[in-house]
Amino acid sequence: MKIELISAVTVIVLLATLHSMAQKSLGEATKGEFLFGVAVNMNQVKGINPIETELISKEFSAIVPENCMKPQPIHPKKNRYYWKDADKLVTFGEKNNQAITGHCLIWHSQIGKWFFIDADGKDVSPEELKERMRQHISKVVGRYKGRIKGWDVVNEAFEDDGSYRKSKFYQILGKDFIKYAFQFAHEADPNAELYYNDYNVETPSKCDAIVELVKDLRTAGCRIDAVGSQSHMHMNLPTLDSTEASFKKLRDAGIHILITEWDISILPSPYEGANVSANFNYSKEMDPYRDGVPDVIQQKWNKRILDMFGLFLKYRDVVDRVTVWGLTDNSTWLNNFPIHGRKDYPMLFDRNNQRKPVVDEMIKLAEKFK
Ligand code: 9MR
Repeated sequence: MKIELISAVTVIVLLATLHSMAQKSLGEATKGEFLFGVAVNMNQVKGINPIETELISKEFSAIVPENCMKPQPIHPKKNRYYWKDADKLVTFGEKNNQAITGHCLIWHSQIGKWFFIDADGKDVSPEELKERMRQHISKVVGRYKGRIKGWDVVNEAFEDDGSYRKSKFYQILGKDFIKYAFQFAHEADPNAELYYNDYNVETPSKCDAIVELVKDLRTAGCRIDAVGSQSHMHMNLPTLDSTEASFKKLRDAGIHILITEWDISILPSPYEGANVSANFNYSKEMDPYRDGVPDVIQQKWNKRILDMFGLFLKYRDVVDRVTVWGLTDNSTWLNNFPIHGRKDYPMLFDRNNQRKPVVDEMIKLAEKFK
């Protein structure tokens, strides 16, 4: 009896392995259209969960670190850098032959307070902040010169109404901090692509501001290869139309697009977009799918994924990469944001590391464009 059970399990595992070997990966299916990437955490890079590590290696043609290259983790103190994790991640991507994005050089969030203050705790002068930015960028970009395809140079510099976010960078240096960041990154690795990255790019006022920024940067002689549209989405917003309108606007201005942090939360949203400073209290009504997602809701989510993916494919002449912000429903940041402790289902792989059926539909759709 025991032996029969073991053989049955062996056959099932074997069949599942053969099935997954026969499946095309997302990276293969989108080859020639755009790169298909994933944000990875250090457990995945280190192989702590080997199944996840294997999926990342096989399914995707690009990776981006979810956290380890951000200013705080990589440059925790003025004269201290922490390279271990980022080094491992870059080696991992190279081993898998994946395009690696550096994320991110200048961001108001996840950055040490030391960056902006002097020994007396006062704001540093504009010259000093510029010098600190130069050092940070040239050290980080320089270390991986020739190994990183492109950098998210500045992240989230605008509010949704298109005004500049009043970050410390902006308060001390004004809007020129963006230009300096692009200049320093280009000096450190002249062959690396350079991107501006933000959320809610579908909001017309924000999109307009980003287009103006790119024009200004180009007029100032800066290299900028693409705008990253994070694309943290909900079930209803952004609409397909507003997303397409933002793509059109960018394309008309001669700007390439990266979908940099794609996920579609299936849960009710207390707000729209991904303002990282927002947080809300837990309630059961806001966490309705603890025991699983009803079929009708799942179908709605599937349709939304396919509609958006179809749009990315339609704009494949200017969309150079689509990256999902996490691998499985287990590890997504959305389980804890903007409400802590919910159970979300925003990713392409489920809590058992299985590809969701919609991925096959995505692959079929991508193949139609070949
Ligand atoms: O997914 C990241 C999460 O693990 C971090 O705790 C969080 C800290 O702010 O950052 C998340 O990633 C963000 C990305 O770097 C920039 N755009 C918004 C993403 C989600 O907050």
